[in-house]
Amino acid sequence: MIRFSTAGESHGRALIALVESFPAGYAISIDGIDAQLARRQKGYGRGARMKIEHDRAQILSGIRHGISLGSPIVCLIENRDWPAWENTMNPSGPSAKTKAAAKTRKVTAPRPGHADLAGGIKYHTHDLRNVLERASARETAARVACGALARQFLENHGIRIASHVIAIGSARIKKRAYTFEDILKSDDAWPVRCIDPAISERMIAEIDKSIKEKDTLGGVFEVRIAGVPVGLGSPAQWSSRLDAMLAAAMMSIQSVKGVEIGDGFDTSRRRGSKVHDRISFDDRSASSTNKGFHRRTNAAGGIEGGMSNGEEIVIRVACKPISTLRQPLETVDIVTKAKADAQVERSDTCVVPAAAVVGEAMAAMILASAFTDKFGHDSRADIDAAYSAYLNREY
Ligand code: EPS
Repeated sequence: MIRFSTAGESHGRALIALVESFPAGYAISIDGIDAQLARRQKGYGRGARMKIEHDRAQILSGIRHGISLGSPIVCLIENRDWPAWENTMNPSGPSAKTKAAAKTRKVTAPRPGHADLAGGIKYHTHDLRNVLERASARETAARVACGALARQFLENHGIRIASHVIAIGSARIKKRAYTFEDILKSDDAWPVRCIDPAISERMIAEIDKSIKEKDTLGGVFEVRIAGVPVGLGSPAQWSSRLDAMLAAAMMSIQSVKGVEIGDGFDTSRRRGSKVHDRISFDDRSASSTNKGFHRRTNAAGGIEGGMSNGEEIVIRVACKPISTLRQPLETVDIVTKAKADAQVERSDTCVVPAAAVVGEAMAAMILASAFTDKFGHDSRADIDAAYSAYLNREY
């Protein structure tokens, strides 16, 4: 399987993405990685930091002359804000001169809803910055770099990924009225990445109100994956089920509190006869990925028994409002144990449009990993041969 991990603090020198077992022989466009990084930085409701950062991927290993080598790929993304934080975050400690200036930005008032308090106790630190720097969603830039590699791999095999925002606060679009192509076409033109212009206006108005009231807003985004062949993932073990892997990947995104596949929670309110997608067979329209077996509906969201079933994969993800409020909530100082106002850090008001791009990246990594589990991960030539044999098999 393709594995990936990230390193780096929000205000450290840089972020690092490490991708292992990425197959050899795939053309990789660095511009393509940068384009994904830029998509994540957009979205109405981001804070001042996004004006400072212009994320760019520097490949340190694993790619030569634009082709993947099969060796570990390391990608570095600089934090342009580093000079302003060097004294605070310097691995060797602040210089004597800056010590006097005491630019340590120590944090002792944990934000309700944040990693601050649980992390402070767990790691036994009295400066919550030691926890919040890594818990920060800045880390998602590195995930998007990993996802961009996976996405380029998948596109070679006809698998495409798109996302859109379906709710911010109380503004919500009507359920699933849009096709994959609709979403893909207009994608980044929307300020909140919502396909319905009238609802977009309401979302923007809610964000503006929230900014004014020094509050934050959550919402829901949807990720769709098209062109997936039948049979990725496996029911043989709990950990190899495709829906389980996708749900875990989405839940790992900062601020995410809920995930559903297909009609998810709604299916629990309907009878079986009103839920399950009838199967038909139409040889004339047989596409190689579904072998001619169709579903008229897609309540299952493209996954049955932990395996892709050839239909579009549909994942909806709920984000809580982020926990850094400019109007601080009541908390307790970890040193004095006295009542206090929570730490106010520079932050965003709404991250749902950006989180959708991160959701696409996580989906891309899981799909690429499941694809290589089935079709191999050494070289493009071997994968092409295995995939083509599978598609051309009669059943
Ligand atoms: C974040 C707080 C803000 C966000 C940051 C995530 O950063 P800062 O504290 O420097 O203003 O802008 O997100 C990013 C930097 C990013 O690239 O997404 C947090 O506390 O999670």
